[in-house]
Amino acid sequence: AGSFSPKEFVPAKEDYIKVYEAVAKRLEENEDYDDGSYGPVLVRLAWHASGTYDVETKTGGSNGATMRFQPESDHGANAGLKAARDFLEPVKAKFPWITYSDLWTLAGVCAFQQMGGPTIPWRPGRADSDISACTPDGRLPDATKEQKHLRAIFGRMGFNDQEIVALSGAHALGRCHTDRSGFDGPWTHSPTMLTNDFYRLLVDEKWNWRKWNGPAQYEDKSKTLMMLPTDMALVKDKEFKKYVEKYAKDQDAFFKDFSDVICKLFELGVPFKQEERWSFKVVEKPGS
Ligand code: CCH
Repeated sequence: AGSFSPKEFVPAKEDYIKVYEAVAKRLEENEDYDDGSYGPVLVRLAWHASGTYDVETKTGGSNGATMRFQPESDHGANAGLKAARDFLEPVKAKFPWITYSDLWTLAGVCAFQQMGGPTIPWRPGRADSDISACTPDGRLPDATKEQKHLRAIFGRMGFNDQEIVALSGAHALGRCHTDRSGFDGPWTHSPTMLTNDFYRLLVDEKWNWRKWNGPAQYEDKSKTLMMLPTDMALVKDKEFKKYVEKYAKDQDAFFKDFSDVICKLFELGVPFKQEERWSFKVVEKPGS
């Protein structure tokens, strides 16, 4: 007698739509977190899961979801991301067939879209790895550095100058936390809405070093907003600045390039079987 393998559930697009909707619902139900949304920290989880990719060795990237394990969960850059992983646990419990690596990236897409961003095409196909696939520390960018470091880190993932600048627009969202990175404050006045304000503020505001005991960071005149040294490198460097100015003037151009580059980021190193990408509809808040 042969052995029987249990019939495996093969999810279809409508199943992934249910996952997207469950994440959107949890975002709506938990608006007492931070600046009013788990969206930014979900984005950061998807980005840190993906941004470990190395084109040369084809290691890292969103495939694997190795941040579930130590040592990767304890890498300094990942401080605070437990909040995002824990936020998604009830969704994983409800849809146990989805891999963590698909869930984290789909939740990133959902967060961007629910915070007013462009549609980001997404497809399933990531598999979870075991602890042996954890990436070494040091693959994610160090905020105390400048353009040379940005080109080295993002070049290792396979991104060019334009893509580096487009990716950085995600800093329109969320904030720095002293108990996570040591830095402090939000980049924009609307940290739960994706806009091109990160670029507009970089170009229009006067930025000075903040005088404080924390790590070196910039502040605006009102002392309510911040920039990291890596953010300021985008206007100090002539090649980067071209794109900052373009996106500051043209939110549509930013949204188009942002959608493309986030799609690419979330797919780095994933051995997809499915060619087709899906677009998910924004879940409107009841009454809006
Ligand atoms: Fe970032 N980011 N990021 N970042 N980031 C931080 C927070 C967010 C760098 C450093 C930091 C991207 C690129 C870079 C988000 C998305 C992206 C923090 C504060 C630091 C430090 C963490 C804390 O204290 O909680 C550096 C350096 C780079 C180099 O380019 C890219 C690319 C993306 C996404 C595409 C988001 C969102 C946050 C806010 C998280 C939150 O919890 O509010």
